[in-house]
Amino acid sequence: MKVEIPKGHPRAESLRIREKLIEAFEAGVVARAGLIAHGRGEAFDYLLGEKTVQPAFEAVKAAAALLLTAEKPVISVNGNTAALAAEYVVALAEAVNAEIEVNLFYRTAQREEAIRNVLEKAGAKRVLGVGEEASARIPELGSERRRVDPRGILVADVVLVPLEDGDRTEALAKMGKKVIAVDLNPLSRTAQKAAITIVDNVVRAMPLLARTAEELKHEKKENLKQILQNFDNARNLGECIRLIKERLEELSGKGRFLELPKGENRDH
Ligand code: PTJ
Repeated sequence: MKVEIPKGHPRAESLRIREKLIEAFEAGVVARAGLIAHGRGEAFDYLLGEKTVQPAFEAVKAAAALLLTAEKPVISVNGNTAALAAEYVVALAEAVNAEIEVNLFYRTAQREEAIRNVLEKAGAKRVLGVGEEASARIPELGSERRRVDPRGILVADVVLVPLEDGDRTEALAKMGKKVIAVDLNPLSRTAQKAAITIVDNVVRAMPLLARTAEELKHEKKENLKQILQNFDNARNLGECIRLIKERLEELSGKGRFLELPKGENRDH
């Protein structure tokens, strides 16, 4: 059932994103748990003010520098990322010369193929990790995410994992890979374990990352390395948490949330 979202609706953008995910769920791209994960992300996005915050801009710059200086960068794609940012995955892969690999927590052959189709429709020339191609295993990982492509994640030195589960971030880091995560929750295990965490919505972070990589593409290697040296993930995460705290303090101080006009609903 397609829902009409009124043009002037105060939360139209958020509702459009939800509809996109529901449609992708019905098309077999997004996992059922992907809808729950999105709700969790929405809550943190709300706390961050639903915009890219300054620390996220810095993390994006560092992520672009790391991808551009990598030997074998890979972008790992799950259902939610394919539904929300397929075209930017492709643009980023082109800008940094990365492989694109499907890697799912809830792995089924149908979902792998559906996600590959979405990526190919968005312009991807090669999509790894589908079916028998995911013949290698990440040690120490119980979930289906352990299955990886020997041409992709297995041999990658840098892996971008938008919307990840903490276990795999840890396992990839233990294998000596540098993990870049996009996660709205700065407290998640993924956020804490990644080398670079972009605390932002994939809907905003992926286009920004693709654009930033395009801009930095011709930058000298030593300048890119300098960007990386100046970046501190723990400090960046701390700043994100502080921004949430300050925002809550500001809002509670003004008492704005206690004074919604009659009949106005905060969520819809
Ligand atoms: O497609 P699959 O089978 O690989 O399954 C994907 C999900 C997302 C279901 C799976 O990876 C999962 O269960 O993830 P988690 O452990 O629920 O973690 C999802 C994290 O992503 C949470 O910390 C959310 O806050 C965050 N998140 C959700 N939506 C977004 C987001 N971060 C950035 N942008 C979003 N749109």
